[in-house]
Amino acid sequence: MSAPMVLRHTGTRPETDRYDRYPTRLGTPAPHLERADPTVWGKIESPQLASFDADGFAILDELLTPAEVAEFGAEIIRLAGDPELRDDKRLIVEKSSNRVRSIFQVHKLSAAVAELVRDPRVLRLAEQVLGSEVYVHQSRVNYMPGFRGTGFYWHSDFETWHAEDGMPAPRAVSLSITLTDNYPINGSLMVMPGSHHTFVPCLGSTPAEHYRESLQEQEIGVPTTEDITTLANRYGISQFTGRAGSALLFDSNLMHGSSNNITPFPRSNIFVVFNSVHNALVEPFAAPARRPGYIGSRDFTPLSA
Ligand code: 6CS
Ligand code: FE
Repeated sequence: MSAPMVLRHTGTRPETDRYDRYPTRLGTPAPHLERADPTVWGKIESPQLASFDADGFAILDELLTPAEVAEFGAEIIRLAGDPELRDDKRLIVEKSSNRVRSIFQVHKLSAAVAELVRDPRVLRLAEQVLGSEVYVHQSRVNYMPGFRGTGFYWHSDFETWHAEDGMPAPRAVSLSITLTDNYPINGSLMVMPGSHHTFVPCLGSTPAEHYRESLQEQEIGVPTTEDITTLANRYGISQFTGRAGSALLFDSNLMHGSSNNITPFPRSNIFVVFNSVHNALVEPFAAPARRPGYIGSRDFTPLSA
């Protein structure tokens, strides 16, 4: 049986005494919630974003030129091999190998990425959707190596950011810029178009400091197989494929995930999360403590071009 759809079952959380419009990490199953917030908070002017409101994502072909793809490709190889980063907490390795899986806070580690996050091509898109100035909530490079690259199980990013980082509302967008060609065969991202309208409360409480493990393989804050079935039947599943330099802009509550990559073709991307300055983090809604700033930034200074 799949969970029925109801309008609201929000309320005050006993742990924090706070009213919570998106309750998650619960002890007992709860129905799916209809999103109470808008998706587009500003005015869409870019034709590329025409279906963002309905789908919860937009594909941006050729966001980067081939020369830029080469430049950023070299930059992320440099970062992955940087001996100074080997013992840095911002570097996450694969669970079953010692290969680099992600590096966080890349916009602080790389001058080129710092420039990229405030590039008007990028910034204006985030600002149109979020209807305000924005800042970087999280940035990372995902490497997804060939052969033994492991995917990300189905999840909503907002579920984690709300529970663990104290992000009040789904007023954030992620930009995933691909630096390699994305084929259906090399673990490309799958999304459920329109699923950003439904919030799926997840089961289980958040253990202290579980986040490092979660960045290798997420086990807390993932929907049940029933939830995923209900959403997939309702919204369907699309896959984001495209040439290096293309990008996907997506709503923070879009249901998404990726398979393992056993092909020889790696799939690396630069991932930047923009949050509205009017949606600054508060205390976590369902976790014992805040995550470190390199995962969920508390520097809310707006970006300017
Ligand atoms: O932890 C985060 O912020 C992001 N990473 C994972 C594996 N899931 C939630 C979110 O996308
Ligand atoms: Fe995600």
